[in-house]
Amino acid sequence: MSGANTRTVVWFQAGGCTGCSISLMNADYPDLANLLLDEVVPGKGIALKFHATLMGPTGRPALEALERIPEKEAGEYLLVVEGAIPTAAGGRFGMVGEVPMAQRAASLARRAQAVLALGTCASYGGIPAGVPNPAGCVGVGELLRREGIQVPVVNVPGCPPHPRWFVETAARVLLGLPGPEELDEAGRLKAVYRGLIHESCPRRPDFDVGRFAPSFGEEGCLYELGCKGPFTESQCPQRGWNGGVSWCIAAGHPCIGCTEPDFLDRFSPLFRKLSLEEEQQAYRRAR
Ligand code: FSX
Ligand code: SF4
Repeated sequence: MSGANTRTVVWFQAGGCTGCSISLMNADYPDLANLLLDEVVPGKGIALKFHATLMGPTGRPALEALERIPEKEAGEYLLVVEGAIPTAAGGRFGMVGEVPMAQRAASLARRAQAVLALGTCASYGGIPAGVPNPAGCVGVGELLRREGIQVPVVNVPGCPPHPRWFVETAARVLLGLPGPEELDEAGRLKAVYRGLIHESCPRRPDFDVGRFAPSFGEEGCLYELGCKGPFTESQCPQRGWNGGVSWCIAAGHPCIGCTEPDFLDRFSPLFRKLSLEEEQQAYRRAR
């Protein structure tokens, strides 16, 4: 796509494992080529102008091109942030081109039309923000709050996020910024995330009659093995992963709660049963 119907996307990678990008590369419908070259919604597409992992250019010329975008396209581009933002010690724990990630993320966000915080790290801090968090990692929304930047942020959590969660959120933003009533209290699009895993889980009939798997590989509900599905909003059961082939619980692994604020600490240790009361205490402690 070219011309007036494309929205510039700047994809900034901070403190993460790049799994968010890898997940997007696994997108099936639309696949990555369709996403980048075709319309995402009728008449509108995206022009990915910076993505350190996917693009060819490197080094100073690439960074200079990045730095020009806020000048040339102020208020008109979408900023996708992947990974948590290190803020301790002046942001020195995470640098891109000798500039702290925090500084780069803030200056890119300040002139963006909107920010998509892709992945749990960018949304809420995620694994890099786990206790004791020596690098002072935060999600991009928290960074913008600290910097007094009022650009809208939409969270697209998951560690990693499902490729369609990104595509659907990006499509919604291309159609116009979602109103506050479209977001849940964790800043996610309700249309994409609403519903506890536990409500749609194929092992739910086992839970309801108290048939719990005694060990991995056994049939039955995985709650006693630490499943966090009762506390986790995500549409994994409806969508499946890897082209709908499978997903964590279908493969016999308890849900680890990766789409939720304060993941991983809130759900740690992962393979221990968490009662509702304990979960609520952990949630309050993390606030
Ligand atoms: Fe975080 Fe992205 Fe988890 Fe990784 O970079 S959401 S660690 S899967 O991929 O930021
Ligand atoms: Fe709920 Fe997890 Fe059991 Fe599924 S496996 S019914 S999500 S506790």
